[in-house]
Amino acid sequence: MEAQPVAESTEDPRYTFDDLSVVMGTYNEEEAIRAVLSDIDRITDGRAEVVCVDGSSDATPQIARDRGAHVVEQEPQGYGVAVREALLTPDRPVVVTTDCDDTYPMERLPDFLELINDGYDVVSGDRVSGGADAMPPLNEFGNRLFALTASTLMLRRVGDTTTGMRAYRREVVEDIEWTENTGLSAELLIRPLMRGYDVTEVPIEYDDRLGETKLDPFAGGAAIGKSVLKVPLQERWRRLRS
Ligand SMILES: Nc1nc2c(ncn2[C@@H]2O[C@H](COP(=O)(O)OP(=O)(O)OP(=O)(O)O)[C@@H](O)[C@H]2O)c(=O)[nH]1
Ligand SMILES: [Mg+2]
Repeated sequence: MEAQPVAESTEDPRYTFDDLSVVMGTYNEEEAIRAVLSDIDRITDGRAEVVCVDGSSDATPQIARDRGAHVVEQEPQGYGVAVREALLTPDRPVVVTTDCDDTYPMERLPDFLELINDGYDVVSGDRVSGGADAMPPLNEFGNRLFALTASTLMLRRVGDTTTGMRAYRREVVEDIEWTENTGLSAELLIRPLMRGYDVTEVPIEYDDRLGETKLDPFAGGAAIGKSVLKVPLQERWRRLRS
């Protein structure tokens, strides 16, 4: 008798690019957005959904729409306000964040998805252990200092707290209340780690930016520093109370 095909289990599915949303804040990124969206399209065969939360006054949102992205318009209010909205907009089960500046390696999307399929809740792209050759020295110093501070307060070593490229299971994004703006990237790593989610870091390449930076290195650095101190202490306090 011929073997019957085994029905695919509906539990523990292996996610594919059809289950993936790639999301980003976009703020006057007309120099970079074509390259970023083309890379996502090429790597995922046009199957990943793309969400741009946009505050631009240039052609960025038009280019994004023409290329099939879902564009949410929002007054520019900072990185974290845009990225939080971008994370919460899609309903696909896996969400990857990136910057819209062509710095992050979209060709690693398959590896990030594979690690989510292996059971991780959060997969974080670590630019610092990956070499960080394209990172300006001041940014590299700040990023190493943030990671060292967070590692000390969490009692768990992390390499890069401020990366813009991570994959999340949708439940993680929905189950936690996010409070930070410029420091959102650090918060998105620290809170899941301290709440016992399975988090892993993978070294990634980091490229030169296309277009102008949107972050003031000093004001932005101070805001991130504050989040890196505040968020782990809040999480410790939360644990003590529960
Ligand atoms: N919608 C929106 N997007 C923003 C805002 N601020 C920053 N972004 C976007 O968030 C992403 C991160 O900003 P970047 O300027 O790349 O900040 P950064 O990565 O710390 O700085 P670089 O190292 O220069 O790339 C980019 O895609 C920006 O366009 C904002 O106020 N509104
Ligand atoms: Mg950037």
